[in-house]
Amino acid sequence: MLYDSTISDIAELVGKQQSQQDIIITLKTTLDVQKKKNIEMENLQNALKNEINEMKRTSQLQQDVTIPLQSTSIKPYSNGCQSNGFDYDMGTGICYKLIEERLTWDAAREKCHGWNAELISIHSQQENDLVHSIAKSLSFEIWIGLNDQAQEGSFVWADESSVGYKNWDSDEPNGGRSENCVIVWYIDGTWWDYGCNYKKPSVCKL
Ligand SMILES: [Ca+2]
Repeated sequence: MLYDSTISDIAELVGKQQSQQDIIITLKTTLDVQKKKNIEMENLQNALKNEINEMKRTSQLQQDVTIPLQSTSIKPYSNGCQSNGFDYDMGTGICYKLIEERLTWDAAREKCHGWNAELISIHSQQENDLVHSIAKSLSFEIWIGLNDQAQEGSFVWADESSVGYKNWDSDEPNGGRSENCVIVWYIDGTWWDYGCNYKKPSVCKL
C-alpha cells in the first residue's frame, strides 16, 4: 500500500514537472512571437516617421513656391518698383525709372533690359504727361520705346504692346530712314522721330 502510494506520488510529480515544462515552452514561444511583433512595430514606426518627414519637407517646398506667387499676383508692380530704384506712378499705375545718363536708343534699351524692363511705351495722355514732366524737369528730350527700325514707317513699341495713343508733333514723323527712334519733346510733350545714335536720357517701364 505504501509502495503503491509512493509510485503514484512519483507519477504525479513527473506529470506536474512535464506540464510545467510544457508551460515554459509555451511561454518561450509566446515571448518569441511578442519579440517579433515588437520588431515589426518598430519598423512600422520608422516607416511612418520617414513618411511624416517627407510630407513635412514637401509641404515646406510647396510653401516656398506658393508664397512668392501669391504676393506677385496681389501686387503686380510693388516688388519690381521696390527693386532697382523704380518708382510707382499712382496716376497711371505704371512702374518706371529715369535713366539720366545720355545714351543711344539701343544702349538705353539694353540698360532697361538689365532691370527686366523695357524702354517706356505710352498708351494714354496721363502716361505721356508723366514722361513730359520728366523731360521738362531735365530740359531735355527723352527716348521712348517707339521706333521703326525693323520696317520704315511702321512704328512699334519696344515692349511689343500695340500702338494706340499717339502724340506726334504736327509735321512728324518726317525723318525717313535716317530717323527711326522717337523722343518726347520737353517743351510740349509731342513726339519726334530722331536719329537713333544721338545720346539722350530715357525712361524704362516694368
Ligand atoms: Ca524712320
